[in-house]
Amino acid sequence: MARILITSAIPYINGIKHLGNLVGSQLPADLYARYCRARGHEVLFLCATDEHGTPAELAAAKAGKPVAEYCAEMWEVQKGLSDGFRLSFDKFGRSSSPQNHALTQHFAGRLAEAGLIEERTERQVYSNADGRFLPDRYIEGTCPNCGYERARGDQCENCTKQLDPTDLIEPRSAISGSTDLEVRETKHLYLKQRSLRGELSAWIDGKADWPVLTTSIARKWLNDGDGLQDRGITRDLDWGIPVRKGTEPWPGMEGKVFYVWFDAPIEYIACAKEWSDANGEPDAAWERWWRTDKGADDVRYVQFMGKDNVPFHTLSFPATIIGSGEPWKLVDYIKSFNYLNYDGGQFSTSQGRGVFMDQALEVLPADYWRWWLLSHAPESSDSEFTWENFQASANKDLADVLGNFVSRVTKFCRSKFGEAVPEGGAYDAPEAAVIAALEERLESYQRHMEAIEVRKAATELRAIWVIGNEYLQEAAPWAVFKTDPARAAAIVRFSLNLIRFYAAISAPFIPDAAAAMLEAMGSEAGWPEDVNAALEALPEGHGFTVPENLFRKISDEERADWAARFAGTR
Ligand code: B3M
Ligand code: ZN
Repeated sequence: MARILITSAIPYINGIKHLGNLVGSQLPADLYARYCRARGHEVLFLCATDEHGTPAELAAAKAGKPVAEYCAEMWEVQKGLSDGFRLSFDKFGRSSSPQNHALTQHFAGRLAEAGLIEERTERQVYSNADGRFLPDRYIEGTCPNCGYERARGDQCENCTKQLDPTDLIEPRSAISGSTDLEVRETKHLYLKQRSLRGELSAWIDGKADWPVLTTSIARKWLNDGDGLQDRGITRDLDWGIPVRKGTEPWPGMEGKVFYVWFDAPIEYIACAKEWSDANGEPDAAWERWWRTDKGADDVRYVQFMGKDNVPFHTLSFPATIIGSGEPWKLVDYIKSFNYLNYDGGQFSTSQGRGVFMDQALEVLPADYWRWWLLSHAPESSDSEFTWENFQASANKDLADVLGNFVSRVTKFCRSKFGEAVPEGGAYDAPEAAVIAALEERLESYQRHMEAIEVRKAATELRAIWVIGNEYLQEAAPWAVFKTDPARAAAIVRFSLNLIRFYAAISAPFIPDAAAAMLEAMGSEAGWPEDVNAALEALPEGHGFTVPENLFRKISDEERADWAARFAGTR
């Protein structure tokens, strides 16, 4: 039994996330957390809302609300949706929490003491039309690296390069669109990441087992000439964590706040404290996950994120941790994802194109989405959501294969033997063959889950469901019953046990259906460490019920309706 700390990239507070966001971090993180718990590991699974910076300010302004109020409301909304998708966070925190304020200021103080923070007079874009500085997303323009025309002041979405607003070519205000901009001087703090280059590089060199997607992005920005630049970690904004040196004021920095990308990853730590504080536990409870001098040295820490977030997690956040000189836990494994596209284009929050988390749950229960998204996770390349594919996958994998198996077995048993596991007969060669096949497949399923190879794990799980279907088809208890009812009883008993077995191993992907299957079997199910034993767990005479139809089919008409509804007019 191990201790596993899992974090998902924390979603910006500004609005409801689309399915591309979901599959890029929170959902696979949940899959892994559920799997690790099922295997008996001690898991702490954390996520939060990312509430600072220009995205929050801009969205609140658009909604006509004070930022704090807007954030509190949107946290509720996002929390509700993550519950709806059954994301099993131990804590869904907020980067605006007092815990994160204190911890962020603490890190800044430590970095300053270590000589890693420099005060610089910086040239910043000031908008005459808007009467304010334009940090980060308040400004848009052409990326100097790749030529993408809608790059933001903090990062180019297209090539992932981290930018400063003054880097942009033909910049314009994101508030007013004005190009009446000038560069003015203002004082800011810079984190001297450059001087940590050697340490960061050596650290990444030790991560040969990381996905190529992760290390290639890290290496790219580490080695690319100007790759690892010192980063400005403060901003001229109202909303955010006030700049302080630990608990002391920071002379010259009055009225400024930390840059959102400085405090957001620190929320991974602060969230653990939010969790233990909420449970009325002492600091030792969270520190044993985060401080290597307080027990976290045997924790395995795994992060999940989309590829655009990788530079911040492989360079900036480790620079904060290493630079602090304190024994904080560094990440052990970063699982990153490519993008999910939507029906021939991109998901677009601004154009309302694609399916958003709230809409998805209005249309179908979470398991349908979880299954499709995870079994099509954009791991080795970008992947694409199409309604045809979604319909086919739900109807085949969920309804025809798994759902149908459960329904045939339980209904047949009820009609011939009643609602209890039938007695008589014995498992024979066909059952032994299924057990052997399951043992092999289960081992490979486990290997993929441990390696966080999400698609491969889904493929294996589907193959395991198919084994049951094919077995039932061949064993044909409905035919056998006429001549040898005892043998038919053994087949049905085995099949009912298979339902319980499926529930246990499918729960990380489709937790609601798994729970319904277990409830119908009147059983709890631990992980089937021993397949043989697991398939004898439901004894003769054990009562069960026929579950409601687990999965319904999606009709062509619904498919067409939804395709039209989500084409882009949210
Ligand atoms: N909020 C970006 C995003 O939602 C950002 C992640 C922060 S992780 C510390 O993709
Ligand atoms: Zn670019």
